Amino acid sequence: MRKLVVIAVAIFLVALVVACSGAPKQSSPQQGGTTAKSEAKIQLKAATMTPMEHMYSQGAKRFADLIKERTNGRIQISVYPDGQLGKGERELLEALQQGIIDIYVGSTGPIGGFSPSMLLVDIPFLFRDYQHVDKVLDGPIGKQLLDDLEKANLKGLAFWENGFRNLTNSKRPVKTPEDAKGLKIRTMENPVHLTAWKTLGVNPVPMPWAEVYGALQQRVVDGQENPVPVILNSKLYEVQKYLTMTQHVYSPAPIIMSLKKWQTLSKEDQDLFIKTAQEVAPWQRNLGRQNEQKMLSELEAKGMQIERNVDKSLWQKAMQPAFEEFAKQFGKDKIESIMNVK
Ligand code: EAX
Repeated sequence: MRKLVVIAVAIFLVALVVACSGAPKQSSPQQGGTTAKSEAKIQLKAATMTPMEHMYSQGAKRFADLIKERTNGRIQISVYPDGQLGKGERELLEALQQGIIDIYVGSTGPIGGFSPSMLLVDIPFLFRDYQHVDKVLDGPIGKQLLDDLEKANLKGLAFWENGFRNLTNSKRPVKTPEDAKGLKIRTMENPVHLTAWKTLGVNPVPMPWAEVYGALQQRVVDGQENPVPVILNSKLYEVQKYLTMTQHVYSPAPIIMSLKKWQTLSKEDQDLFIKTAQEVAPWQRNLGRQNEQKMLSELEAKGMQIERNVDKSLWQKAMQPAFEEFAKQFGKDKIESIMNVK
């Protein structure tokens, strides 16, 4: 009997020694155990107004893939194309300000209503060509335009591209501004565009993007203006017969984040977002630039009649009076600071 007691005491003492030796416990989160601090997953929503195959959504997808890869899946961005989260870009930007959506890729069209300095880039014939565009938007002027967005609770990450805008209509072939007189043309909700088209003698009808296809189909408006990739990917060839390569405005497409959401990211993640957005920019811009001729052939095959030989100086002259108004509004020096970038 005595022997049994001795053995029981010995076992108890050994167990006591082991328990106090700090041998690893099975920790559980609520006890804040010894496991490394778990890195919480971040889920973000990115929204565009164009189909998945369009360069806004393609750029957003590439950005999302790179961020997921570079954070080992910790940050996941879902892309919602085609206006799934809002009927137009103005509505998406409002949702971005409120933190309802996290990332926007779209034109600068309505941005002037949130950050007035952005109206500058929508001035007709401001940009000479793509090289000029890249020099301005990837330089100090572009950076200032993105920084200005913070006053509107928006965080501009980089300038991506919509492209040079062209006129389409369902009524008649258009080569000169004279041919366009009297047409009802849908424009973006942007005062610079409205002024420019009014000056030309066109009846501009501002409208959110989601309503445009239906308005063209029911002949509520005769035409609209957008870059070739939008015309093709949004199937405007189904409701527009004539395309005139006016290239009257270069339309940037910044990738923008909700400032609220941006401020929840670590400095390291913020730097990664900026670096990745800037890295995607040339790739995304080239989706339109390198495929425009191919897309034009596709539009012709779909039945569009394309006027390629447009005398742009006639269109620029016809919009000149608007230019004077913009110079008063923005300051001639501001406009010249962009036009003079070599
Ligand atoms: O999806 O509203 C417009 O015309 C803009 O170019 C928009 O980005 C097209």
